[in-house]
Amino acid sequence: MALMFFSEYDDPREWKEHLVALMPDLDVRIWPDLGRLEDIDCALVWKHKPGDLKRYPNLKMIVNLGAGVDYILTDPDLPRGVPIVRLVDPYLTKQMSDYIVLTVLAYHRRFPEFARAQRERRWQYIHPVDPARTRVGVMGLGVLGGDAARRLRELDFQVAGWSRTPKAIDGVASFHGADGLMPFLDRTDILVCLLPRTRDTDDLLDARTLRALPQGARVVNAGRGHLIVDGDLIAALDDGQIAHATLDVFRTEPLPADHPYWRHERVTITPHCASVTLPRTAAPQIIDNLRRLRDGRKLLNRVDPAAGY
Ligand code: NDP
Ligand code: OXD
Repeated sequence: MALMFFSEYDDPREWKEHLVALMPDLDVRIWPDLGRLEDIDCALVWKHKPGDLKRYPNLKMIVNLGAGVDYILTDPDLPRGVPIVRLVDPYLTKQMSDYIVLTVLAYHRRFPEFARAQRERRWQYIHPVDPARTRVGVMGLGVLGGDAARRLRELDFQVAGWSRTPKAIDGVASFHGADGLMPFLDRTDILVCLLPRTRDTDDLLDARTLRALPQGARVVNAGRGHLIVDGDLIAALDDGQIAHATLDVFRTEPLPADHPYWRHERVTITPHCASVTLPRTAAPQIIDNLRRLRDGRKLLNRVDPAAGY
């Protein structure tokens, strides 16, 4: 089997090494040195060049080198009928939950307020509170949101989640669908956003939904930047409705130098690094899917292009 690799963000040699270690006869070709395009059975891509994937007449599977498939699905020239699978990398999941736990604990232990007090040389004592009194709400209870919710529950926070369909996670209250959104926001002191970008989630956090949170709520978004209406979040931060936002993802990346988020004292920015896919931990499932493809078995982690995730 021949696999073509394209990513401007990842080291192709490292990927090749891990893939070939598991399937020695796999013919890994690194874009643009692809030889005969007719040979390519599978494409492993992150932020590929739009239109490129229709150049391979015998392509049988597209592997999105990451969890979010919003970028790949925007390509109007995706070859019809070729299944798209995404990566569900155990290390990426753990790393994301670490980022969420770190941020939620920082909010819970009031680190943003202490940083501000330090800049002003103020001794500002804030008595720590019981985590069981802090209500965390996780938007998106899929692979990443589900794991983050479990990890937060282990820390004794009151955890709820919101998803499209109901979920049963021990100790985590489940809200779902349009009807569940407002009650979910109403009970959420710290909002964790781990939704995919789809036509239904674009602009979900706007003036109306941000106002549905209790006054002084904190937000962390590691899903996609398009989930938030930036102007509405800035207005909510300015009037105290939202006390702080930690943002890892943005509508435009890199975040433009003149964006108001950079200078906002209640915003913490990380440069889309909450979590990354590692070749070592992600290669086994790519090989598993290649074997499934070869044997005509059901593929794992298949994307539903109609749903957008
Ligand atoms: P999953 O597909 O496993 O989970 C998505 C979750 O979102 C599901 O629970 C789904 O509900 C829910 N959802 C989707 N649409 C809606 C909707 N309209 N209303 C309510 N809930 C909805 O994705 P992952 O957990 O693997 O990843 C989530 C996102 O995280 C990725 O799409 C990507 O954008 C982002 N990401 C960010 C990274 C970073 O470094 N910042 C790294 C990796 C991913 P249901 O379960 O009912 O279908
Ligand atoms: C992903 C990401 O979706 O890194 O994997 O954002």
